Amino acid sequence: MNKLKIALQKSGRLSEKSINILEECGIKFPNGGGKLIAESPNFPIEILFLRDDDIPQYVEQGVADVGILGENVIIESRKNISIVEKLGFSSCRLSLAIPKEINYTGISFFNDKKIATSYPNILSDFFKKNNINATIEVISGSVEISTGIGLAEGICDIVSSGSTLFSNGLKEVEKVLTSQAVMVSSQNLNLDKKTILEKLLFRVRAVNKAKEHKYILLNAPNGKLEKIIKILPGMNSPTILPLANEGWSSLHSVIGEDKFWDIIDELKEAGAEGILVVPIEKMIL
Ligand code: PRT
Ligand code: ZN
Repeated sequence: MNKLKIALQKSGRLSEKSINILEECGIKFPNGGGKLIAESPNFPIEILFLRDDDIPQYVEQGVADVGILGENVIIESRKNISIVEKLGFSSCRLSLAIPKEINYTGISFFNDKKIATSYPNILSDFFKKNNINATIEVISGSVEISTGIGLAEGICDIVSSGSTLFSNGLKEVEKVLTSQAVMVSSQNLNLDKKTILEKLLFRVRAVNKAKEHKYILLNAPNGKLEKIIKILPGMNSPTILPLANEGWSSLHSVIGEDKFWDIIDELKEAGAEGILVVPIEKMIL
């Protein structure tokens, strides 16, 4: 049987999380040794460790079948590959920034300005869409220092916390793109490889769904159950079990991580007691 070749970033911000997600999917592979190729002993997959910028081309050419990398790199590459799953980690944005003492007058500020970036394709599309006529200065790293050394009047770079911009005396003025790690696939997978990818995606979705939810257990007097159930947007109707203490029940359900604290407050007000919240490891719907 064919193996699915998956390209991961060799070393960088995505490496550890990419490996973690495969491990959470129960896929083992030998670690260490600085190897560039690793085979899993328990899943038909082969891992290629590459620089993230090379992954789009390798996937387009079919050297790798799938890959994990940031959307920013995929869009910049303009390669013909498909995003098959958003993975929810390494979120960031690509933004335009200018020296903080300069007055920003809106996007037309960038007309006739020189902007340094490692993302010339994305930036030129953005300027075209907004009818801006600017010069793009392509540099491959340390973009944040470009204005300080007189190379450019603004920059377009990846921002996460914003502290790099801040410490270089810059302010973020326009968001060009938001990005997160995604799984990409070649357009021409054979049937065997498609089947393996489906199996992998099934596991990845179960792992990520679980991260977005919590299992909640609580006790309540029977008279208050109806009100409490209305607060809980569970997957199905909640499980209700009688407690040894007459007139009381234990209620189990699943809630979304994003609504978690609001729901807890409402539950307490509605009379819930002994609330336990537990992480879910896998969630298969
Ligand atoms: O060696 P290789 O080419 O494989 O790696 P790389 O150096 O090109 O990429 P790497 O490992 O730095 O980043 C990989 C991916 O992580 C990026 O393509 C993004 O999709 C994503 N990501 C998430 C980030 C950041 N957050 C991030 N903060 N990539 C880069 N940064 C840098 C940014 O360039 C800037 O210098 O961090 C600085 C800004 O961070 P804050 O927190 O100070 O705003
Ligand atoms: Zn890179």
